[in-house]
Amino acid sequence: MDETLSLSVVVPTRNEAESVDALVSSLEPELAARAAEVIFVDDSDDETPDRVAECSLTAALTVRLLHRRPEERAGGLGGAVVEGLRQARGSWVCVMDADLQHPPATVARLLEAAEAKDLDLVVATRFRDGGSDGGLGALRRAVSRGSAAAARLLFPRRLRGVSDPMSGFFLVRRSAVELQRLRPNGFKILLELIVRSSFRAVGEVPYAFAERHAGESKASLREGARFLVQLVRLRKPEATGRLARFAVIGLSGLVVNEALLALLTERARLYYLAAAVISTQTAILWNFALTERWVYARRNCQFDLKGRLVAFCLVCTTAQLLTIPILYLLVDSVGAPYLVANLFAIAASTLVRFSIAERLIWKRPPSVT
Ligand SMILES: Nc1nc2c(ncn2[C@@H]2O[C@H](COP(=O)(O)OP(=O)(O)OP(=O)(O)O)[C@@H](O)[C@H]2O)c(=O)[nH]1
Ligand SMILES: [Mg+2]
Repeated sequence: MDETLSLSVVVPTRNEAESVDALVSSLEPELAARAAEVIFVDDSDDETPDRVAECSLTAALTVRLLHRRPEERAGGLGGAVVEGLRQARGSWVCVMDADLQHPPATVARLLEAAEAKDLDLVVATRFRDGGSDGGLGALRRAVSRGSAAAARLLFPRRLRGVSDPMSGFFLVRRSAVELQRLRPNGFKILLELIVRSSFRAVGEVPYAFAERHAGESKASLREGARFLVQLVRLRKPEATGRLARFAVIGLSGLVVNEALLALLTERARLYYLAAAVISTQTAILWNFALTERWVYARRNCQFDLKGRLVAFCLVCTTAQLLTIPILYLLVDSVGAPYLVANLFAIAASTLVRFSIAERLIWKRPPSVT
């Protein structure tokens, strides 16, 4: 391993052929005075690897390409970053996007801050004075702020002093990362790093998030779902399987609800609002029975069956009400399409119902010591 390098810049790429050249050219003057390398960890199906290979021949910097074949792309973006960290030869590793939303000039500032204050991690933040998230639309901004708030709620101690835990732009001391502890899953690799490492000192440097240089966004609803699973996995690893079963039961309840509503309205000729009340209540009972049998079958609970049933009905009804203001906020204030907003609202209400199920309804009796 070449320990003389001071910095490795790790750039995860997926179909960014039009940005590679521009990124390397902008990094060159910034890193000229440093012994630095740029590592592209690439999961592309376009000509990105060809562009990187061309750059490696002409650039003034050392440019390396780690191309992952389709069957090697575990963990998506996060998996790519971990692979980059594993292969990096610099004592510092800066992770940044390829699309120039992360200004190359900020890389040197991150490094200066890390060296001056002897930090293990420096996060480039959009949310401190001098920073901005101007490149984001209203919906993305709301999702970004909402997920940062959720993460802060779950990890208040670890995220103290980190205003932008969703940032994809940061610099880390390579020796402070415990690679074998990481379980990357999608976009939010910084949160994974912070929660699973023991960084001594963490700092932040503000920057202005720019517009995408070229190509298409890879952010998606799937990434949103991955983030929710990641939160549970980080906070309560043993609950991930239960959450998955809980969510599947919720979906099956939706089917029961719709089918019964159609049946009662069309066949039994019931007024549709009366039919809706009956089908909603039946779906809640269905969900309860399945949750009892499939999620908490072997659990010794503090409350008896009747208590659990009453609490579950109450929580479900309240959670259903909760989706309305979330829906309103996302559609009216943020301008999200109502069908997308509804999915977010349902996901949020499922998480709330699950955490109440875990902590209260199917709570274990207090242990006697
Ligand atoms: N290796 C790898 N890189 C990825 C993957 N998904 C996204 N990336 C890269 O990660 C970086 C961030 O992805 P973006 O699509 O820019 O995500 P974003 O910045 O949140 O979204 P936009 O604001 O729309 O650009 C980019 O350099 C992508 O090419 C992946 O599955 N594997
Ligand atoms: Mg981007």
